[in-house]
Amino acid sequence: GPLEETSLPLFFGWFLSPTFKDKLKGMAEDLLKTLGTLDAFKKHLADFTGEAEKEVNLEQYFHQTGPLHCTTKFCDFGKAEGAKEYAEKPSVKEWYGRMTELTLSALFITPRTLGARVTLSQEQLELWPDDTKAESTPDLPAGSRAHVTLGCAEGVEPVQTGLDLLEIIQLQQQGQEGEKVQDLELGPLAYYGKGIWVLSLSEPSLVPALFSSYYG
Ligand code: ACK
Repeated sequence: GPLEETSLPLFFGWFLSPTFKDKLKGMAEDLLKTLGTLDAFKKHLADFTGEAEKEVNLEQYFHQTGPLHCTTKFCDFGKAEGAKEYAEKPSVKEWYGRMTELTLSALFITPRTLGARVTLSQEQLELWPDDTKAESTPDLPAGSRAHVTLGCAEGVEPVQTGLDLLEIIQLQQQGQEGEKVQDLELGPLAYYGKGIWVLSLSEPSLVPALFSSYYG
C-alpha cells in the first residue's frame, strides 16, 4: 500500500553531532585556506581547474549540501536495490537511534568534491550494506567508500564524494602514496595528480554521530 511505499528513507547513515560539525567545518576551511596559498597547489592549478591560467578561490569553490553525515545505505525511498533488505537487517534495527563514534582519518579535495574519509570499526561495518559488489571497485575492502561530504563544486552531486574517495583508495592500494607536499598542522598533505589532494590526519578525529535516516 502507499504507506509501505513511503516508509523507506532517502538514505540511512550516521549524522554528526552539532558541536563536532562546526569543528570539522573549521578544519576543512583551514585546509582550503592553506592549500590555496601553497606553491604546490599553484603549480598544479591547471589539473584542478582543467584550464591553464584560470584562477580559483578555494574558499568559495565548494558548497555544502544537506546535513553532515556518513551514508551507510542510499535507499532512494525504496527504489534503490537492496533498500528493503537493508532496512530489515537486525543490526540496522538494533542501532537505529543510537550514537556511535566515527573515526575521521583524512580530508580530501578534488576538483569535484571536498570530503572526510571515515574509517569504520568492525561494529560499524555491521551497518554497511552487503551489496558492495555492485560498486565499481569490488576489490576494495568493505566500507572503503565511507565518508562525510563537506562540499561539492558547482553542478556536482554529493554521490560523487564517495566515488572520489574510492579512486583515492584504489590509487593507494596500487602503491601510490601521492607526492608528499608538506606537513601541515593536522598531518602530511599529499598530491595524487588530477587535482586530488589528501591530508592524512596524524591524529584521527573522533566524532560522535547518531545512526538514523533522512527523508529529505
Ligand atoms: O554525500 P553522500 O554520501 O552522497 O550523501 C548523499 C545522500 O546519498 C543523499 O543524496 C548519497 N547518495 C546519492 N546517491 C547515491 C548512490 N547511488 N549510492 C550511494 N550513495 C548515494 C549522497
